Amino acid sequence: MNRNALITGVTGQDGAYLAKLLLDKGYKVHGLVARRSSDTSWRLRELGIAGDIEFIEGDLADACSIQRALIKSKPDEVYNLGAQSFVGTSWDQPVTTGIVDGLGVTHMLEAIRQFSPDSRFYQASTSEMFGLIQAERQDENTPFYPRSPYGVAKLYGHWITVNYRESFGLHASSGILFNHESPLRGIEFVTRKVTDAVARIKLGKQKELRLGNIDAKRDWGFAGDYVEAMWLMLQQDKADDYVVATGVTTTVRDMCKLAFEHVGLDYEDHVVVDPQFFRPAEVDILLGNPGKAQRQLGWKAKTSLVELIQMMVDADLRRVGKE
Ligand code: NAP
Ligand code: F7E
Repeated sequence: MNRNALITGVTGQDGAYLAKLLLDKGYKVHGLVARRSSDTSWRLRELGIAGDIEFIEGDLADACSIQRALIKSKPDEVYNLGAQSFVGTSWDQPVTTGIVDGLGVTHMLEAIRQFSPDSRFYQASTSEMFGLIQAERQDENTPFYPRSPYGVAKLYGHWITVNYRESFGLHASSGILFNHESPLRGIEFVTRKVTDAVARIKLGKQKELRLGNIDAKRDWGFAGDYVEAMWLMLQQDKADDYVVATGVTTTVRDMCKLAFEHVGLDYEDHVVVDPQFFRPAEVDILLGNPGKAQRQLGWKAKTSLVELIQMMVDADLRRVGKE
């Protein structure tokens, strides 16, 4: 049976890994791409799948384009990964973030309700919704307290997904994913900023690394593991919400230490704390409880933080070495 999938955000980190996973399973993959002035398909090229995806132009802010994409792709499964995903930028572009990350989800759900009600839907929700944490380990029942315009917009996206499931019976699931990283992570996020700098410092192209709050703690996993959880959610008879996390939390400081140690350097010789990278409101700590995903989906994170950071540093050493 040939299955059809539509992925928004297909050029992003998760979109690229998910597209690869679905192609390997024999799906026909349609990818929604927003018009940009330069090519954004480097991740798809790195995975060798750019030529295997059926691209459809569209923007989450533009409901008409979303309807057209749904009608054209006739998807069995829809993965809504498109977003303005950088928390820092969400204070500079709060309205765009609200439209794309919040209302964009309603554009998707409305298009499904009207044109493709049997499509199964995945919403890319986030641990940022927990923000100022209300429980030591956050799970599906932990109250939310977002701390950024990004977190607030994503919370709307989460609840509208739950609402369309309850109102119209759509098979709509929300994955509350904790931070996940990879060699395909955008350079602005802290793990990749660190691993790229480690490679540059090791190869003599950079001297110091300026960071913000290095005492913040995150539950970091590998994106390649996390896209499997997305797919598993849409294979269930009943749609539901799931926390996806490793259950381990680490400071930015200790993550840096791991990255520098991998190339025989001491982070304290290179890292400079620079207040320009502090955020107006910080999420100090996140620690997920992935028990439900483990029990109901049979999903468990396979990659440790040490393995992940080493994989990222090695990839950046190769990239910087070729420059
Ligand atoms: P990413 O690398 O930043 O990718 C975001 C994707 O969204 C890109 O393909 C981007 O296209 C696209 N996009 C941006 N604005 C759009 C618009 N107006 N219309 C259509 N597409 C648009 O993010 P990611 O790390 O893969 O994350 C995937 C999703 O999971 C996001 O929704 C993110 O908020 C959420 N999430 C991520 C994490 C994490 O730790 N990675 C954790 C929880 C939730 P361009 O390439 O053209 O800019
Ligand atoms: O920051 C601290 C920063 O930007 C992590 C997105 O995928 O995960 C991501 O959001 C922590 C924060 O990710 C720098 O203050 C210190 O405490 O890598 P990040 P994030 O904000 O957690 C969630 C789950 C998502 O949903 C988002 O889409 O690191 N930090 N110094 C720094 N962060 C950055 N970016 N740069 C620094 O120099």
